[in-house]
Amino acid sequence: MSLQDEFDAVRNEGLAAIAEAADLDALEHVRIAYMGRNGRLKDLGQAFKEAASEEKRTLGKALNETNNTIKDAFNARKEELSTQVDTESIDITEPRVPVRRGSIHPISQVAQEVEAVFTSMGFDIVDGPHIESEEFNFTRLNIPADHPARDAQDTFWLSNGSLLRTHTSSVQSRTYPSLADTIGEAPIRKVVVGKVFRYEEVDSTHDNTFSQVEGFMVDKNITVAHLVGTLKTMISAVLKRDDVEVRLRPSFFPFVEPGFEVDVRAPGAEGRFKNWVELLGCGMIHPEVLRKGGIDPDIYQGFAFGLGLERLTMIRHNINDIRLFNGADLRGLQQFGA
Ligand code: FA5
Repeated sequence: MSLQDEFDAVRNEGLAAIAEAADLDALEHVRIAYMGRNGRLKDLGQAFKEAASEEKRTLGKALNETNNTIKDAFNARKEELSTQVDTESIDITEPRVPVRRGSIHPISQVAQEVEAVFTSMGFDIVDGPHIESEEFNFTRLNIPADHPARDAQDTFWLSNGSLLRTHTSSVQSRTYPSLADTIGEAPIRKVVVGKVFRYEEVDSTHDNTFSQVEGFMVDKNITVAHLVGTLKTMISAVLKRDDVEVRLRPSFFPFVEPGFEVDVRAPGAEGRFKNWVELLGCGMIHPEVLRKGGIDPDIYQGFAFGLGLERLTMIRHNINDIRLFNGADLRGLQQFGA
């Protein structure tokens, strides 16, 4: 290949490499390869020096042209890429894509508050499984297989004979045996917050999946007065009012004796809560339940209650349809962002 051909080849390859450089970094690599200290133009200069003196006149001109062509192309491409960066730079006045913030579900918010109040009263937070045995959900709570109370809490059965727990009272029956050995350290105060499930028609106040708060206390000389005091403290704290009134109506739950239904109202409140609203079931733990759990009912007594967390949250926020909590329309829930 003659030296002139080499000049042409280097010029063409250099121009192609410059044109292909997609950004300033790539262009810098091309510059080093062609115009750098050990670049290809330098090699051409070296070859020119070694050329015969009669050829140098024409070759010198050609070498200059090659050098200048590559330098000009390089400068032009550099200019082009620099302005491209400018036009692609960030426009800080452009409105940003709105960030969609999540929020804690209103039931979880109230659950956290309920747990905080009970913790402040010395209760431990305990938990139990959603998939439960008949034994813990019914039998140990004094509800044997043929007892009509089972009909009031129809549930979802699994093919292996387990069921979805119908109430958090199942955690009572799970917890007593483990307490039996340490009952000498009474008082025992436990609270459970969790999901429960019932095979039930859904309407504005009933869901098939809802949450309960179960509290129970065992000690010597426990009375209904302790139960009422505990409930009033919790309800007043969660509803953030000091005019909460509590009304007990006799009721039947096989695992308490006596048993009560509790209604609450706040005379100064707006909305439904001004009048009595049914909130929970409770009572003194049935001696038979304590005995089944290994605790001597002649020495120890206790109270227990189970409250619907959705009902409490509905009163707190004046919500009139329970379906808001588990429904697919997020507009309702988004009002409670926290
Ligand atoms: C019980 O579940 C008892 N385990 C409560 C209890 C515990 C009594 C300890 C005595 C001692 P009941 O089925 O009434 O009871 O339910 C308790 C509360 O759960 C009700 O007062 C109500 O607030 C709520 N609740 C019941 N069914 C539903 C439902 N389908 N949807 C939403 N909340 C419900």
